[in-house]
Amino acid sequence: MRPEMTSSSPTDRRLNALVRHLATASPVMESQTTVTFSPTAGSHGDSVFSHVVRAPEDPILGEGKPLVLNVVRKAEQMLVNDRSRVKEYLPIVGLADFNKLSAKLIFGADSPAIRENRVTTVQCLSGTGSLRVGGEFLARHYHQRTIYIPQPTWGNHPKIFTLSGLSVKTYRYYDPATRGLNFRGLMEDLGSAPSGAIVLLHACAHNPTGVDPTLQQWEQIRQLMRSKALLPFFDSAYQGFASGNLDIDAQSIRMFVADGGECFVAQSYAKNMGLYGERVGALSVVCRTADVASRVESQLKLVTRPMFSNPPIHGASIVATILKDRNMYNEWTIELKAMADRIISMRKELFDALRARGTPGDWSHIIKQIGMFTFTGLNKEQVAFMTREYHIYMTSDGRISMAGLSSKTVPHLADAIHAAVTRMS
Ligand code: IK2
Repeated sequence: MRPEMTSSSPTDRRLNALVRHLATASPVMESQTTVTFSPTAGSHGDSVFSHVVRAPEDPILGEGKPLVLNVVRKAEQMLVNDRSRVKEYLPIVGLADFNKLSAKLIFGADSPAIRENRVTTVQCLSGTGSLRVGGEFLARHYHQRTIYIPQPTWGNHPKIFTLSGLSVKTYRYYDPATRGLNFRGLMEDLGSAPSGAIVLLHACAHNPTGVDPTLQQWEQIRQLMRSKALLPFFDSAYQGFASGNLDIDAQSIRMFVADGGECFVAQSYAKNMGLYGERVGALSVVCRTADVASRVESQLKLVTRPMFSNPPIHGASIVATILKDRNMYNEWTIELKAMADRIISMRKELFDALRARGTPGDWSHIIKQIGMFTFTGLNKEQVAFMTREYHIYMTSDGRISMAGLSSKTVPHLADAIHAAVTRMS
């Protein structure tokens, strides 16, 4: 204890006297309880927060060292060199160019909904923030408060929507037996959802399973949802990152927009532009009319203003710089395709490595699944074994991030899976 911290110092004696005086003089302190000033309070476990229990670590966040795209570096350089740029606040809805270009990217350049001004887009804090803003808007203004999310889904979804004020239910999505889509279960569950319920759909590269509906299945889902007036809320965190093609990965969303109906879309640039920490994303709401869209936007501002006031400028400026310049846009699509292709080739290498080892089981799901993650089908014990014996880290549900693999590490992973399956089955 430092000398000035002892309770017998002249300063402390004066403060304690003052506290005693206030305790007896103040009309609001009627009891004779003596309040003693102790400058050391708080350092010995008597914090007003001492009841706070330690929260579990997030098992996912902060995994690796993602690549910075060349085109992103170039855009940043251009922004730095532009002396006319200032650090003024953005409007509440964010950077106008960014919003316009983001809507074009996801709905297509020739989208009638955009042409008819039926889309409102607001810049939000990446995909997570866009989901949260959409959720809060729906909790305030939509007649149905229930959102159906796939089982399983990204771990943050239930928390985001519950805290938005919605009630979260699940629909069947994954079939562990086939390691594919449980299409029948999905259709049955959406078929028995109450009319008007909100349905969260992963636009592509479903996280964590890597299992997407086929286009024919999407069409059946669309018909069912429209017939029951279920409201689609798309989460698009991997546009272009799944197939390597931005238009192909937006097909599911565009099918729903083409029928003239309404929907929500949360967009993230974390993966497809590698802008993870810049927190760049957008929420778009496609409405029936331009008038509704403009009223929705006015209410979205009331959601975001007290939440983060206005969004950050830097990441959105990078995206806008790239999307509005034809050459930079092309350069981006080439880099994006290279990232997606690399992941696809890692799938093939892992599949081949398991086959070469004669690992029991059908591992074709590794090449059938799409996007950043492979849902291996390994159980908790096998995952724990691989961590313990091979220092391989994945989520306990058996999800591997393919982006973290390289040709050099595939053999080690295949050895670990082989050992886990043969010894822990
Ligand atoms: N939605 C889905 C389906 C996501 O996978 C993500 C990103 N997840 O990142 C890796 C992980 O946590 O498993 C998001 C939304 C939101 O991402 P962000 O807020 O970074 O744009």
